[in-house]
Amino acid sequence: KHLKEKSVSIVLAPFSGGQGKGGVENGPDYMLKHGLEKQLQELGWKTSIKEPLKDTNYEELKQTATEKSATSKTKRGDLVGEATKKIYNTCKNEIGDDFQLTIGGDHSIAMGSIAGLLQRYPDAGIIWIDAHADINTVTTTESGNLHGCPVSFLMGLDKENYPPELQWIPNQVLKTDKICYIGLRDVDAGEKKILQENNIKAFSMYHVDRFGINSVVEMAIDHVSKGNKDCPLMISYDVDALEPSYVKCTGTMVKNGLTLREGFFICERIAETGNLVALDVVEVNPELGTNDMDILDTIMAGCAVVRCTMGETLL
Ligand code: EXY
Ligand code: MN
Ligand code: MN
Ligand code: MN
Repeated sequence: KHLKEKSVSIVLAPFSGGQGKGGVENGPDYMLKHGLEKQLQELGWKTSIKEPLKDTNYEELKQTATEKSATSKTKRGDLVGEATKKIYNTCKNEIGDDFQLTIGGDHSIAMGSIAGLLQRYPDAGIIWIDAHADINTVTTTESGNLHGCPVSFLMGLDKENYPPELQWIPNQVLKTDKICYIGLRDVDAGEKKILQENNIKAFSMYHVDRFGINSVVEMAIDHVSKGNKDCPLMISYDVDALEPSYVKCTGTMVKNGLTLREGFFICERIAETGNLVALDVVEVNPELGTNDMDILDTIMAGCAVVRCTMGETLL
């Protein structure tokens, strides 16, 4: 409905500065080596690759940044600010009418991909698939890791405390009623308060058990679409939403997650609306695997999420 042709811009976001572990910057490389681009072409997509972070070695910078910004409440705000701004500019200016597929990287990169998408589709609804709510503010965060904060930054919460490098985010670019979570099971006390006070729609694993995944996805689509049956939709997909036995190579595993089928069904059902315009796949960290099989499982799950979102059907 929204795309003029079946053409996708694959935005590579090999960035790990939103959290402490190394390796998540290799997610895009592994997924491409696994054949992601070809898989999309087989589904009929014309592909092109965009590399907003190409000219900077963030891994090198991360070493020195850790010491430099050790006293501020959030870690590596300078790096996260610089990287996400580049991703933002690419997503805002270089995607045109393509589907926007962003491959992370840790989840802080969604500050760039979502802010960029919302410049092209201001009314888009965001469906956030995650074990975590990623809505800590500079004030509430206990870890200081900015991959636990992208949603609050997109909403403009606690803006007076933003690190200066993140001031570029357009104020309140994401409205609190245009996002819905699925899969939550590790939400900090401060985050629960933010969700409640702002009336933000969230389906935890309890709700998945209570209503079943089909109803949950239906309610999520309804909530973010606000009665517009043509509402553009984006999925921001953190692979840690999935049950860890299928996805071991991710930085913040939480047990009792979505089954693979539930995780794929979410994508298939939202794709069926014909309204999808963008997807993030984040937190694939191949370096956390202790054997090749675990790494392959995680990469395969990430690639399958992309395919299910972009038109692969069982029959
Ligand atoms: N809530 C915790 C924190 O803020 O540090 C854990 C966040 C994990 C975030 C991962 C990306 O989803
Ligand atoms: Mn997560
Ligand atoms: Mn926690
Ligand atoms: Mn996340």
